[in-house]
Amino acid sequence: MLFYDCVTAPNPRRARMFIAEKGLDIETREISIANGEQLSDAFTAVNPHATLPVLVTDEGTALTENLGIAAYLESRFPEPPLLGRTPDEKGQVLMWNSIVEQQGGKPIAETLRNRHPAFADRAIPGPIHYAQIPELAQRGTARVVHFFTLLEKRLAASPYVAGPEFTLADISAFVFVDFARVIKARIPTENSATLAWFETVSARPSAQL
Ligand SMILES: N[C@@H](CCC(=O)N[C@@H](CS)C(=O)NCC(=O)O)C(=O)O
Repeated sequence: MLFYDCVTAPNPRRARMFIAEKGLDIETREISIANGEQLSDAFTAVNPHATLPVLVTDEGTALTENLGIAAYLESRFPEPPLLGRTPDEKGQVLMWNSIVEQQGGKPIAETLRNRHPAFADRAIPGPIHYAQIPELAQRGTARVVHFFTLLEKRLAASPYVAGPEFTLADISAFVFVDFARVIKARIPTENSATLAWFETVSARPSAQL
């Protein structure tokens, strides 16, 4: 296998944490988004979507989405399970992962990419250059506030995002919450369940990567 990573970006970090939680040591190539290497001919030959992360499997398939990478690795290396054990758990993990992506990851990215000058003409990742829409940054900021409320409600009722065990949904939520610092959004000080969960996840070796 070959893993294409970018140390500064949140989505590759999610895959990196997943790999570490599985205890795997996969050959890794660093692609610098800051230097535009994701748009190079060499990289788009691997991933025409020009995004990170990518896992090239032993079968030679380039998996270009976190969910695809997680499903592949879970199937090949079932222990420890990060996508749930029972049918009900599996459903909950993917449900919560999707909620976290849509309600957390998306608005954080929308805010950053439609506001920061570094993303002028790069408002959406990929090979096509899209202009920024400042109103989307405004809306994104409001949606991130809602995300923190949603997460607090869930974590007040459940030790981890998808239930009693640490799963992919925690990896996604942890990485996005941590990355929210780039838009100056922090866990509100009164959100005690989220703060406690964040501290617990931060202590995992995979969170140091
Ligand atoms: N849906 C993809 C998201 C991949 C993605 O958006 N990656 C960002 C980095 S966080 C990227 O490649 N950005 C390239 C760019 O900004 O041009 C996944 O699940 O991994």
